[in-house]
Amino acid sequence: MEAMNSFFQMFGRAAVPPAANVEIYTWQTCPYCIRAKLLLWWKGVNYTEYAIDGDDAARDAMAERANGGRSVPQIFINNNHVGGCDDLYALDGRGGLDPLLSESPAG
Ligand SMILES: N[C@@H](CCC(=O)N[C@@H](CS)C(=O)NCC(=O)O)C(=O)O
Repeated sequence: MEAMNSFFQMFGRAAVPPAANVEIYTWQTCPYCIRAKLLLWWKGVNYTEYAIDGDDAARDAMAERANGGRSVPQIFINNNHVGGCDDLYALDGRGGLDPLLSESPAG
């Protein structure tokens, strides 16, 4: 188990499962969405996915939540807008993702 944790740590996966509520709006065949979900999966996140392919009303609702962002994916952690795939990886790259994922949702 200790060796496994060291391995996980080396590749950026926390030993403790993330507590945060993570939501992601996607199109099923969008490469950025797949890449973002891959990172969330690796982090052990049990995310909620809204597949909004072809649903313009859902896309409008997403954009309203996402400060106008209309591309997919759009990612939210504990109801806070993180951004798209590149934003998620950049956040992780500067060490900011794991702390957010470790926070329980408010309330
Ligand atoms: N930089 C963005 C790129 C996302 C992106 O280009 N998504 C495409 C689908 S794979 C998209 O939404 N295209 C339609 C549009 O931008 O209106 C990210 O990292 O999330």
